[in-house]
Amino acid sequence: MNILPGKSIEEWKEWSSYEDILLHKTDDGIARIAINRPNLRNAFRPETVMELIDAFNKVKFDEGIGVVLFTGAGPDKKGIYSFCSGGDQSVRGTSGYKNEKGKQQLNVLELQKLIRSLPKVVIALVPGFAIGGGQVLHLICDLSIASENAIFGQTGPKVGSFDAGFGSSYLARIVGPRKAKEIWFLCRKYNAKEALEMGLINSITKIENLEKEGISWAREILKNSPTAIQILKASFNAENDGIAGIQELSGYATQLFYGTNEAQEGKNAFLEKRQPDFSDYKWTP
Ligand code: 1HA
Repeated sequence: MNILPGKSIEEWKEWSSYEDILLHKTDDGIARIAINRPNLRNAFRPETVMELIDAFNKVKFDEGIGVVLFTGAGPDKKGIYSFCSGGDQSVRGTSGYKNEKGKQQLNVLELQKLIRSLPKVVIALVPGFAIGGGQVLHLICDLSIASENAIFGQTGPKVGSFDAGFGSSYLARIVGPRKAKEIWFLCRKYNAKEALEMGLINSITKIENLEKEGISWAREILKNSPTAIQILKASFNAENDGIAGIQELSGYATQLFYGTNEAQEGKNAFLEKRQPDFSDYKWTP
């Protein structure tokens, strides 16, 4: 399905059907998740975020998928493309964003955590606007490729909002505290070249090549060791995420340890109601 300019590759298969998003995958380990509200610059409402959480969870538990391309579908009625323009201001209430039943939620924070801890590589493909909470979603992704026309920026202090979590603290780690303060205090917009210069994105490409470029990066990553990349991803986040980050990193250590004879001996001894014998295992330096 063509959701970005340029000829789409043929291998995309619809994985699940949603109202606000699109979820596709290839046979060789790539998923594509796209917010599909182009006439609102892909602003998200609670339902959009719930669907994104569902889609990212599908990706999480599919052992065949290694890389996710996260993007925004387009074009809108004027031919404009967007990654995401943040929370849908038309459903913003006094304590969150209202779903169709009127319940208010800020569930995008849960989505941010899910993307960061996803044991797969998430690549943002930014075909246009990445603004407000949309810029934060893009920031959370592991890698980011933007088209030449992409625009980044914060609007929070203009529209009476702020993301003082990953949106500010993590941004400061990426672009440095001075630039992060400029982005939030002045609410300016930055083009793709400026975003590349400040380290906000990895690469710029023509919009017609954006999806092709994302697939090419994904296939390069998929040639490498999944475990090495999963543990590296956790390690990049560990310090920023505090004990939760260390927990995630150490989860991989436990997972690997379970595969050893030493760990199996402990479990077997318990089940066989005997003392474990760890004498074969050394205190290696
Ligand atoms: O800060 C948070 C959070 C913090 C903590 C916890 C949770 C959080 C969750 C969310 C957020 C936020 O995202 S706050 C920031 C919300 N976003 C914005 O303030 C961006 C609003 N949009 C814009 O500044 C501009 O639309 C744009 C720079 C992205 C594009 O400008 P452009 O090309 O001039 O288009 P524009 O005419 O403004 O928009 C096209 C259509 O899309 C308009 O509707 P129409 O007049 O055609 O009916 C416009 O109203 C709609 N639209 C765009 N963005 C949004 C939107 N409608 C609702 N919400 C939007 N975010």
